[in-house]
This record gives sequence, C-alpha cells and structure tokens, in this order.
Amino acid sequence: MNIESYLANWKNRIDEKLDEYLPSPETYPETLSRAMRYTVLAGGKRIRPILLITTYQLCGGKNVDEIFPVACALEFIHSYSLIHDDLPSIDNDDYRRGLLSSHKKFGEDIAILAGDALFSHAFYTIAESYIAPKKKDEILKTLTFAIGNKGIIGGQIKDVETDPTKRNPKLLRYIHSHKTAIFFSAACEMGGILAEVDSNIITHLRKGGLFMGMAFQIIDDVIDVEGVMEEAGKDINSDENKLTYPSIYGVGHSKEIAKRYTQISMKHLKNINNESDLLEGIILFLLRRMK
Ligand code: GRG
Repeated sequence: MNIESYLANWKNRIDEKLDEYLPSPETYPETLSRAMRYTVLAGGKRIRPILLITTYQLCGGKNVDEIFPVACALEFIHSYSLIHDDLPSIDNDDYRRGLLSSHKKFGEDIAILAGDALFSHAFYTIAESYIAPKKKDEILKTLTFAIGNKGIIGGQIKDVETDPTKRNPKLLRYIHSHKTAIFFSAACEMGGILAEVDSNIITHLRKGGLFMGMAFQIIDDVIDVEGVMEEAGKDINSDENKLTYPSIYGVGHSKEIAKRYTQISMKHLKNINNESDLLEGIILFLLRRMK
C-alpha cells in the first residue's frame, strides 16, 4: 500500500470514530454540539491520531479498537487548539480546513465555548475507554504535560508575545518545539505506552516525534508563504507579524532545516522495528505537503 492510501484509509476510519464520539447535532444545547462537530468534522489530515495508531502498531500493539478513543481525543484537543488559535484575540484567521473559522461561523462567544467543550470531551472520551488504569495514568501524564504550561500553551504564549522584528533563532526553536512538536512527540510516545514497550524505545519515540514535529511546523510556515488558500484551506500570509523560519532563514534554507530535522527524526524512529519505513513515508509526505 502506498503512503497516500495508508493515510487516507486511517483518516476515513478516524473520521467515522470522531463522528461516533462527538455529541449528535441534536444533543442539547444544540448550538454547542453543532459548533463542536463543525470544526472537528470539517476535515484535517488527522496526522496526530494516525501517528498514535501507527507507532502503537509498529510497537506490537494489536487492539486498535481499544485505542481509538485516545486517538480521537488527540484530534479533539487539536481541533480545540485550532479554534482558539483562529480567534480575533490570537491569530484572527477567517478560514480553517476549507471553511469559515469557528468564530466567523458561530461568533466569538460560541467558538470559545466550543473549544472548551472539545477540550473537556477529549478527557471524557479517554476516561470512558477500556484501557487498563495504569496505562491510562501514563498516557494522561504524557498528554497533560504536552498541552500544559511547559508544552503547547507555553509555546503559544511566546508565539503571541514575541517581537517578530528581532531575529532570535533560539526563541523560535522554543516556540516551535512547544506549540507544535511536543504534540507529535506525545502522540508517538503514547503509541509506545499503549503497546507497552520498554523505556529505551519510548525515548526514541519521544525524540523522533519531536523532530518530526519541528520539521512539520517549518513546512507549515513555508506553506504560509508559498501556499494557496484554496489548497491549504486556511488563511495564507497570516504569519507576517510572527517570528517564523522563513522570516529568519528564508524559504530555501528553512526547507533544508526541515529536511535535516526529518533525518534526525528517522534515526530515532528506525529503532522501533524493521518496518519503520512506514513512518519514514509519513514524514516524507509531511515534508512534501502543501496543506
Ligand atoms: C492546550 C492544545 C492547547 C491549546 C491552547 C491556542 C493554543 C493554546 C495553541 C495553538 C497551537 C497551534 C494551533 C499550533 C499550530 C500547530 C499547527 C501547525 C497546526 C496545523 O495542524 P495540521 O496541519 O492541521 O495538522 P489539520 O487541519 O490538517 O488538522
């Protein structure tokens, strides 16, 4: 199976599960249910849940049905972060996943609450799953660390308060590793935890995911410069007032750095098992993407 079919196949299965775990559009209060469903089901590559499932299987995990709630929880949290990231007080973006962003469609008040509800719903979905309590504790520790003050929110704070006119590569690495890469790292690590691999492999998963996420965010910045809105499904040239790789290094050099991070990522992920060229395929797909 080629990598595009592999990704499309999992995306379809994850989409079905997301639909199942979300409140139905008729669930009271209907506006909230509709707003939660709108952004999650608008689309998206589902890359974080796919990474969780892929690493789980490569690490020997056999029961994908059992881990679907965790995979979907990652997508609920990711969708929540996109809704809040698009708000007028943060990035003020009008389009997301090919549709109007949540606050443009429903208003800012509903968008904030829909994001909050998706965040809570992620943890409810994990709590309801049949994963053994010890493993549940471990994945929750990894996940909550990754999305907290020392993770995504820490990175996002520096993203909004940083002066983009000051060239600061170290700070940029902090922003990217925290607002984006740590989530990739957590998804890979959680796949390993769920498959019960030893701590040496967990370390490789964590580092491999982190460097993959760094490369991913650089390409996201490049898309903001070189992409077209119809294909990307979101606002383009919206990073003009941000510190980004292209703003510091230019587009060409940024792509080279992304390739280098990809190679480091693969060096770690090759330690999982002989079939980790599947992960290499995913990484190369992410490097080539324009959305
Ligand atoms: C605690 C999770 C959390 C969030 C609160 C608003 C906020 C703080 C953080 C924003 C983080 C953010 C949106 C980082 C950018 C990451 C990024 C490159 C998103 C695009 O992801 P894709 O390309 O999007 O996977 P699709 O639509 O394909 O899912």
